[in-house]
Amino acid sequence: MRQFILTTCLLASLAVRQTSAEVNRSPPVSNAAFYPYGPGTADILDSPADDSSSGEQSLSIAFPFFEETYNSLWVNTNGDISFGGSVTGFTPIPFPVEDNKLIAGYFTDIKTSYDGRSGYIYHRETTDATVLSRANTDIQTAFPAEHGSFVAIWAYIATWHEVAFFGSSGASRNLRNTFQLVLITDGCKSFCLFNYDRIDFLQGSTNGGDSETGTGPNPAQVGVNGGDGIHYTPHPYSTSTDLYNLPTWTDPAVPGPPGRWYRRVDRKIIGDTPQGCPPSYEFYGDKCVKLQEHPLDYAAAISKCEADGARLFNIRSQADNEWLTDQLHLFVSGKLYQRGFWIGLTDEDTEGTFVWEDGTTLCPTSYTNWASDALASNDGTRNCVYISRGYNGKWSIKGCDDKKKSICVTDAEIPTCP
Ligand SMILES: [Ca+2]
Ligand SMILES: [Ca+2]
Repeated sequence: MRQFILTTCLLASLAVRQTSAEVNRSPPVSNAAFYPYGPGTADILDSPADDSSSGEQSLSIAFPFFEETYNSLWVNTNGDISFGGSVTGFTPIPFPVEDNKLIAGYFTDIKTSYDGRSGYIYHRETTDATVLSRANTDIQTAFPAEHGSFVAIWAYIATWHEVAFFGSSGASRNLRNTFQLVLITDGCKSFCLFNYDRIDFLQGSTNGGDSETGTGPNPAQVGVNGGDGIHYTPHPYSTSTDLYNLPTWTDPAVPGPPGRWYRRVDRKIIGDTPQGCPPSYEFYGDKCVKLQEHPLDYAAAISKCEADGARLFNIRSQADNEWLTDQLHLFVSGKLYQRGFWIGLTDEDTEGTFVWEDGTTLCPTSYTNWASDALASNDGTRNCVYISRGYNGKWSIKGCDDKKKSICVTDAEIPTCP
């Protein structure tokens, strides 16, 4: 019987595996983000399935996840890797979810057993020198300051190749998604690469989905769920129609190929816990944030953050803007949000030249999200920039003496691995 909630099964699945030679398949994608998979590799190919898993996969190197280490993992049909048990539910209940410790590459109702087979789920652990060398380059390039000397000792590559969605039929059976999770560790720190090549559907036909279009009110979840009901990290596009853009998305803050997202996963990355954030701050993503509800002028808002060792939230990317806009939704309700929040950008010193609070200048190529009339009405009396959720996260300019809410932010510090 199909389950209607996300559940963990502690028993290993008895899924029977086929070797690579047993079925015909389209070739692996040619995509710079993807690690080698499928025919020609040592990949396990899971049997066609719905709401099932690979069964428990023993690991030769323990994988650090969420401040614990795991000697096994499960690769699940519905687009995720889990620890401590399989996850066979098909409803992407919004994170944070208790009991399920998982990394969701594209968690929705996937089915690979239509017409004998409708998609391929491959996976393997590896200590192959070529793979590890590539992993080193990827992590070192992505995080040169923090992890520039990272040395991988192990990786796990799981690929959902051209998988179909549950409830698809006829033409919609041709809507296929191809994505890959790559787990990498040096034995202490660990990372996951999320790679996307093709996203044709947003969700399965369960949870209100449309069996003809693969769309619906509950698009797939992408991200990391710690499993304590508190800590999680969603991709900025998770549960939105932006999921279609995953194959071309690049993280503006992290160098890497299009279609890839990086997350460090050994630490407690999010949530409301005493360590890691200053008092009265909450975890959001790998940041600590605090809403300053009391409206303050621009200088006072900055001073208030600085008193906590924090700064105004600066927006450097579309992902930042989307993240912040979402947070405003969580923080405030009713009409309060329409008053706007200072974002730490001003042209107070030189009219028309905008500078972030940390001293960096807004360049012509920098990400911006100006309201259509913002720059045209900019003058010497309007020098400080705010974002308003009531205006879809657009930026506007006001006098710096105006009083607005603000959000202080600081990086979370969680001592686990260096
Ligand atoms: Ca399914
Ligand atoms: Ca101005």
